[in-house]
Amino acid sequence: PVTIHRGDYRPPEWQVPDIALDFALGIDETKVAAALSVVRQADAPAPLVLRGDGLTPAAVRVDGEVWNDWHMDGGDLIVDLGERTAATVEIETVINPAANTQLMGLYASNGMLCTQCEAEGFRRITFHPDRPDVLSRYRVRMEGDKAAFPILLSNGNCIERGEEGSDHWALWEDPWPKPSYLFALVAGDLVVNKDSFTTMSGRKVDLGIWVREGDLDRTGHAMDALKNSMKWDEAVYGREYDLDLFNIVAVGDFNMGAMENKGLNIFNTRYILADPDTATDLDYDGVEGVVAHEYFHNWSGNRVTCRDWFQLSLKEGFTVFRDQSFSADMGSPPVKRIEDVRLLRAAQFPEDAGPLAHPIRPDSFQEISNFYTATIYNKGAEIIRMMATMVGPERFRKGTDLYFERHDGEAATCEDFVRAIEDGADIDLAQFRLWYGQAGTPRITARIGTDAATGERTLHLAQLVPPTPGQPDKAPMQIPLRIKAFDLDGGHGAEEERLVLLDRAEMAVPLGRYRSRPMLSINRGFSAPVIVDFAREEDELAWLAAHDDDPFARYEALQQLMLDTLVAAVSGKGGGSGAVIEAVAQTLAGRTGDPAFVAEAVLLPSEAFIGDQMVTVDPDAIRRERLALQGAIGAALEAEWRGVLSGDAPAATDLSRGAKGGRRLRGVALAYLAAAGLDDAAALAFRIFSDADGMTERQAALATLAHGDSEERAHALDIFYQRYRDNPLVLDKWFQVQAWSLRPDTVDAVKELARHPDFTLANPNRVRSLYGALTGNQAAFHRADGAGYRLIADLVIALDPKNPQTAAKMIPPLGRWKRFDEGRQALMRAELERILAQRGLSRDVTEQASKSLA
Ligand code: B3K
Ligand code: ZN
Repeated sequence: PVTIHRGDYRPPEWQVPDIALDFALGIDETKVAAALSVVRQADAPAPLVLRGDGLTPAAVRVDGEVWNDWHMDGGDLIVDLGERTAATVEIETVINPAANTQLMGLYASNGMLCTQCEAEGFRRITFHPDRPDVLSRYRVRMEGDKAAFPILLSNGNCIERGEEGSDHWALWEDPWPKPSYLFALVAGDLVVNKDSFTTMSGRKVDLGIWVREGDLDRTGHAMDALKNSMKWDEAVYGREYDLDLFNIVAVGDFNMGAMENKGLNIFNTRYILADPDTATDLDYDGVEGVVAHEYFHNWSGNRVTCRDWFQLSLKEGFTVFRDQSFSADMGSPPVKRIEDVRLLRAAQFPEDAGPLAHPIRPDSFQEISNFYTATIYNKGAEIIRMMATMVGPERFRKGTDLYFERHDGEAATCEDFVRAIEDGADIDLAQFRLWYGQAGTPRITARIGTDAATGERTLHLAQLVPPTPGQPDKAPMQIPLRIKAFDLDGGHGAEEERLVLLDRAEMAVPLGRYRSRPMLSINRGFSAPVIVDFAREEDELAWLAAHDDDPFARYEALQQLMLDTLVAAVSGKGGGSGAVIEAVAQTLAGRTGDPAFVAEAVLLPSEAFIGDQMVTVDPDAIRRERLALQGAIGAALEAEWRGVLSGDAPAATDLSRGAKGGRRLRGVALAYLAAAGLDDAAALAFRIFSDADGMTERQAALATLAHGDSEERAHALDIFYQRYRDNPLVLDKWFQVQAWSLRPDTVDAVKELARHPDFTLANPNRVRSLYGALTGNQAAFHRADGAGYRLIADLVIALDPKNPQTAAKMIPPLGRWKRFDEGRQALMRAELERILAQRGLSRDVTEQASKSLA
């Protein structure tokens, strides 16, 4: 495989200011006629390199003449244009959307045609430079059978349409120059939820959400989210929408969440369809967040795009930060922050600590699809957030205004963004830039020192950025830490929070004079994406969990207390669960304020996160001790949990913050009661399952039952299956709860479920709901005999020929072998080697598997 290096970037030798595409649509044969107007940028003659993947060129013409001065280089078409500085190049290609199982380029899903071009899918439709710094105005004509494709959509505005016998056609024009990865086309039998939005300058924009017949009444939440996003981006970033039309299409077969194509977003149905009977509150939040994310890309991604794919975090990190801020404003800011940090720790920290670690601006890659990672997206968002924290909201806005103004219509770099923030917000980010280039999660050690004579306290901080592949030595970074020291003796008075910029390997921060050791709250709000090692006694953590005025810090303190207890228990130094139980009880007592926050705070850390604290992960001991602590909390606070569950659940149609929080806490209460092994737990869960008037309660009860081994379990799974067997998104949940199960036989169950008639490798959501859930189930995936590893490797091998992108996503869990005992290490490595020994392996899987072995 060829490695591409960031340092090798050269500007394009040819630009393509205009492109006309003509599609003759068919499910198993679509003809594409492309006309590219090309303009030479290089001083000297240079061949026109048009990338292609699986295409054969037909009828190549230059300025209207049949042209023979071309040759193929691998899949690419090289056209020799001699001394020309400009030309019109016409090429025809024929593609088979029905055979496109990769779901990249133009493909068929449930009888409809749709596209996915980011990052390099456009070259599977027609020959093109297919790099993001080549921007064109698109004119797209498509023609097809009226009955098969009653709806014809592309980017921009529809300027003409007509009929010809059983066919009809439409002509779309997008006035905004865009890179090829933002091209989109949809043709199919769709119905629409129409609405409109009036922008801040008074323009009316027509909005449409297109879905299959029967799904229309599940699009209301997505439409609300879209309108709220449009309004929010005007209010918070001053960004207005720039076309008269904004369409969204939902597709059942999709490799990721959604795609921000200009004026025609294409979505995984999972992030559009929601109603109380089929979607949980978390699903609702997912719809809101992804609709917002794709909409926000219109500015952070489309109007200002990326120069090359090494700059991916320019649009993704910034856009994730924007969608996180939006969701926080729509709901509960502390709960949203907790969820985002939990995701970062679950997905990004392990990536940063393993063989696939890469900076948010990578230096090289083999297959760009492998770099749509938690690092690029979520760590990228944290880096934007740190800049916003350091300068405050008003100056940050000045910086982003300058960024949009300077680079509108351009393909920009991460460096352009940083410079715009420096200039607009008036801050020196010279050292901060290291965050773009250095991988690895910084580790900070904190210690409070005391001058016995004066009572003066000092916070001693030290940072270490760990080595990562290709980066053995790191320089100290600039790390903004929000801290606050509480004085319990009253001598010092209330302290103000302050922002410490840790920018050296070691630093001493004077705290002031305290009679007794102050309670220190550090990295409040998770102001920096770092690991803080700070030894604190149980009573300190308990005090902070109860009294810190930053809700995130309260959450952190309780989590730390739980982690300390669990890690001690796993390593056989258990001191008992009393302190945790008391702190949970305290937190629970305040549940009427913000039940969603309380629900988050009293959840035990995940098995994986407990493992991350250990030198060698012991999945079985972690499972055992975590269940034991959960059971102990369940039993000790039985009355409280029952209290949470007494009374009626909020109506499923009530999506207010209070109602959602109430349901979340009820789910947690049920899980604690079940973990306590109470006699009536299964019956209680079954009753909640049966009485539920919506999916949040129903799924929570089903998931709880799925861990156990009661009659009610089988019964509930059967009822659920019969009721929802025709709804793919809900059926995904049925597979998922079984793969999440804490039962010892889960690997065997997953193996069995893979043979279920409703299981298919053709649908990425279904693959993730079964196998993705398994890799997230630590003790199951890491079963000591290697059965979990074998199952995942078998999946990768079977899926790679069909859908390499989705197959490659399953490999990173196997790459974490260094963290496990020798037996598991050998088994994991053997599976990676078995994958690599396959012939004809994709570039995607080859890169991930070989890097994972290193
Ligand atoms: N930009 C797309 C991701 C495309 C991934 C291609 N492998 C979705 C998003 O981040 O909004
Ligand atoms: Zn994105």
